[in-house]
Amino acid sequence: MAAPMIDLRSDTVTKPTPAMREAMCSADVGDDVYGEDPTVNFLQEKVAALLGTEAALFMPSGCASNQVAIKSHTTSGDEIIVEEDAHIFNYETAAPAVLSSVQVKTIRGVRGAMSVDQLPAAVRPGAYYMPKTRLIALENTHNRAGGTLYPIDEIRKISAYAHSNGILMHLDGARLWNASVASGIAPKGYAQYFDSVSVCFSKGLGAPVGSALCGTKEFLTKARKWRKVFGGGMRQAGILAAGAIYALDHHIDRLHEDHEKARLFAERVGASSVLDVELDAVQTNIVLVDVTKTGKTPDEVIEMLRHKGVMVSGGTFTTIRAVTHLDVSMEQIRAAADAVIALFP
Ligand code: TLP
Repeated sequence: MAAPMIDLRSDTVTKPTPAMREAMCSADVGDDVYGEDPTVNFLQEKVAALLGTEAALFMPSGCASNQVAIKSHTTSGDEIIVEEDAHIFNYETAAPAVLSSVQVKTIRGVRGAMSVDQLPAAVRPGAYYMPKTRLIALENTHNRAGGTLYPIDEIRKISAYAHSNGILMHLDGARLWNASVASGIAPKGYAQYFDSVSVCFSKGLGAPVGSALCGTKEFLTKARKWRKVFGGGMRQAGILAAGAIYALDHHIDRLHEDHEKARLFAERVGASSVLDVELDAVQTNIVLVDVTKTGKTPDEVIEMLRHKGVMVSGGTFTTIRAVTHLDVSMEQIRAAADAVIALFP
């Protein structure tokens, strides 16, 4: 029998463990549109406590969470600022334009991080004929930059600058748990600088579905309305929330293992004479591998690897992306790296 595929396309591919399924199976549920699902309510309180925010709202996905945040913070014709490789700008199907009628201005950062010095030239002066800069959204860890950490000092400075100019701050923290484990900074240490934070349970934490949007009660009252408008009002969602609770209790501390796997993969693959890995940029569970010197496109390399039993995804225009997670073992990571090296010595 052929060996099973080693799936490094994303940490979103993880499946709930038997113990997580057990917790989901026995969850107490109610109708969450009435606010009556006890498991959802418990999860929301738990996440708010972890992030140090007044409240939290369970969301069906990371995209829903980011987009409900944008909708709740802005009015049509506003402008939002994101780094040019941001998930919100690249992978959310132009949703800020579609759902919120806002314009997105991008700033080119370094490893996914814009700096406060770039803001004075980007923030609009406030003339009536210009869009109003209403929101700055940062991403931590930064997906398209390869799972990089956002320096906390820079976040603090950007937040101070934004708030002193009447601009709100949102954090796409789909992988904030990874950032926290890698940096040693608690999630609330990051969250304190933002007006809203989105976190995901369905990436490195291994839950099947779900995210949470965190902020003040006033903000989340608005967000609850927009969640319903966007079709995200869920009923007996406690079954899903139970998976998220299990993930928070059991799958945060182990994230360092995924980071070690990513480092091992990066070091082994980086030994190839035609593949380039920026080892300094491998800070959590994502590895970007530049394939330019192979003379092949990322898509061609992805296809070649698939034939060797290794699944990876596209990173940027010149890179492939491997993401480590709880469903791949260290042995599989070694085997995957060996397969890559065998193709591209
Ligand atoms: N990212 C996915 C793809 O969409 C690229 C992945 O495989 O990494 N913010 C960030 C930073 C993300 O990486 C993602 C998912 C999301 C938001 C959206 O989350 P979902 O898929 O739950 O809507």
